[in-house]
Amino acid sequence: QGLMAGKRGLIMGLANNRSIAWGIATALHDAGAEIALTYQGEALKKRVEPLAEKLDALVVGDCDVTNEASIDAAFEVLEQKWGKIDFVIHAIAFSDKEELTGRYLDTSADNFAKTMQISCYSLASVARRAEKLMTEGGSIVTLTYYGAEKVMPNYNVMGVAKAALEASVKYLAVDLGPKKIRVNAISAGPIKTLAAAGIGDFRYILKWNEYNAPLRETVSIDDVGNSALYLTSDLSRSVTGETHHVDSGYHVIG
Ligand code: 0WD
Repeated sequence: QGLMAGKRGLIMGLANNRSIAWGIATALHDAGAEIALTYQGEALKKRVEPLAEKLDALVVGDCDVTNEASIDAAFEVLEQKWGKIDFVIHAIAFSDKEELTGRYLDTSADNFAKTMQISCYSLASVARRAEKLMTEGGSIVTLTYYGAEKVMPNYNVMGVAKAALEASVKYLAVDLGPKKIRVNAISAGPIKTLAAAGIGDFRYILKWNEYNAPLRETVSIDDVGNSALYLTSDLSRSVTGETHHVDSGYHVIG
């Protein structure tokens, strides 16, 4: 019996087997959790279904966080199938690739709003639905990056959205604390995923971290998964409103 035996929850943001969401899903599953997954868009369905099968996970369906009705639909499925949930992993972010290079100064109003909606507002949107199903308390975990704290080359509008996301984690922790629902963020070191491929000069950032982080290595999706296991399990029952760095220590020197 693992740390997560008897716990059930939703993982959002799985695109493929390199996604941080996949590292988290496997770690939680291996610890005994029952996993539900959403994917974004029909194109990802064929990627996500075989992965779900490996974990015996419930495929909730297509959920685009820019569409409130689709978030409602996903939580309705969870309510029908499970009634109650214990955790939600929010591993979702988006910005127009063209604005993840060059100057932040040139960010367009449209992409600023879209980046904030998908990468930041969606956490509150999802938490509001999760609250209703977390009848015995719960844990909500989102993913952020050091570019929220310090300027990282090309991270631009996404850094601003992650700063807002980290502030949101604190406000949500206060709102949901009385219901014993905890809200935390993992600030992951750079990992080569689909989303990361959109960031200008990402390989340089990876190398820079590897050479300079105290542990002299980059992090893996399994490293992030193991930290998510701590944050979703009862081991962290007194931890909320926190941004936990899983970055080989880079944030102490960066
Ligand atoms: O270095 C990295 N990879 C880091 C990622 C370092 C620190 C933090 N993060 C964060 C990301 O910003 C994101 O919040 O981790 C989270 C997960 O990202 P990932 O695992 O790096 O990337 P990926 O495998 O691409 O998953 C992100 C997914 C999307 O994938 P694509 O590549 O198709 O955009 O977020 C989902 C989508 O599946 N997503 C959405 N889901 C629902 N509604 C939406 C949307 N509108 N937009 C994107």
